[in-house]
Amino acid sequence: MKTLIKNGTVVTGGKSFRADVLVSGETIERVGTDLCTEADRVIDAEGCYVMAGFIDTHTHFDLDLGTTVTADNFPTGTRAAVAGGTTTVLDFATQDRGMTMQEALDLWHKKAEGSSCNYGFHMAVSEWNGDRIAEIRPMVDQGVTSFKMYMVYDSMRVDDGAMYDALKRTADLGCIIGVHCENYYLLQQKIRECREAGLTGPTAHPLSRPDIVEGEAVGRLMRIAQLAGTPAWVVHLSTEAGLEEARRAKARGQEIYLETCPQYLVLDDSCFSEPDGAKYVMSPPPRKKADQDALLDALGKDEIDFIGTDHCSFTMEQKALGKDDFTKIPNGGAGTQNRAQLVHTAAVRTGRITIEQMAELLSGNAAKVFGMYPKKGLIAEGSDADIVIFDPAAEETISYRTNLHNCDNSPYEGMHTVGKARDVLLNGELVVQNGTVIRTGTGRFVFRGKSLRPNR
Ligand code: DUC
Ligand code: ZN
Ligand code: ZN
Repeated sequence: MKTLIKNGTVVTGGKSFRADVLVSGETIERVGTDLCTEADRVIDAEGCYVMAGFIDTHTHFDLDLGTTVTADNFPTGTRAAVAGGTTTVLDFATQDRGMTMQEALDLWHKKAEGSSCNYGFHMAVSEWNGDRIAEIRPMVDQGVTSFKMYMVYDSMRVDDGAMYDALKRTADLGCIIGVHCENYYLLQQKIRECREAGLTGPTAHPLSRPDIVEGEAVGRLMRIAQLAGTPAWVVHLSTEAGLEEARRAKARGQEIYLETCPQYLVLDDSCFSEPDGAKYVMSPPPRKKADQDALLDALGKDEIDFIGTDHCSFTMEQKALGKDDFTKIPNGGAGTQNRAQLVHTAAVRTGRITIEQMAELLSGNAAKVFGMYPKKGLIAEGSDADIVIFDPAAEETISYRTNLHNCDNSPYEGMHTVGKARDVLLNGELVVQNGTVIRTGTGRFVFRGKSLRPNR
């Protein structure tokens, strides 16, 4: 099967140029001007960008929090993801205490059956001891080359020594570790303060996690990584305070990778006063306008490496678990479908970043950092035919009603966006046409290699 994508502007590797793209089977066979060739299917991309399929570096599908399970599983979450132009998600397989990493990985492989986009796994680890250490290499041998550790959440958090040791033991194998950076003890104290002040609703959530709670934790991770002599990845960076700590570490010569999310670019903490404020309860919370501005500025300066969504959806009924106590509101929101349209609207159209930067933030850089490049993250001969045809003029008002997430709310409800994935090729097959998912269940596991460590 050959597909010819004609008349589009290819945006890849930091450049854009007019070219046609010929796909043969699952691979890009040629990129060139005026390719006149026999093809089984011709797609006219006039007026559109032709980009490497987007990579969502951060999803939580089918995650059991103990009190409730996320509204989206892999079949629903990946169908929504691919509708928004994401052809690969990196989900967090989660090793709960008492479980091995291998058990978590086997479980996540089962959960991911029937996915509609490609998928890989980071391994989130909740304990660090000899048994877990012995599992690092087997994970790498099975294509899992990134890990996550949490500084908060009673069921997941590990101590600074564990992070230091994990960083040291994984770096030589080409792995990257991401850390959820918040100061556990400050957070507990701030929660107590909110309770003492009689605050029980969603507005207490951001008050209990002010920017310094993140900033201190990012600074600490930077020092831990400095001591370990390894790279480190800050997941879902949300504050200027955290950004400043990362800048300091980079100025010392450290190799740091930063991820942010659309919610920290387009939402601010005034959202918690809305009647359905619980839907915005995610950690970290949406911040101040000054933080949004600092992050957009950093995107423009190439200081942030990639944008994931932290998609972790819960229905309003699930959110009501915390109606009398904001700490019991399940943390997270739905967003994997909306990432590219939000970034294009909030960052490209406002002139904060270029379309070439968007392509790297949504795909190219993640492919390099997470061991998938140049098969993914690039439009070039020999790369995988995971391709998005992105219409920069397509308008949409986001609503949970039209989103494909299995969720009855959206943090972006009513937002008007400009620019949207029109068609998507996954493994060479057309799976989204004119914004409609036409083929489901063909996603595959992505066996990842060593990180290319582009910031080394
Ligand atoms: N934050 C969320 O909001 N949800 C899932 C995990 C996390 O760290
Ligand atoms: Zn997190
Ligand atoms: Zn997360």
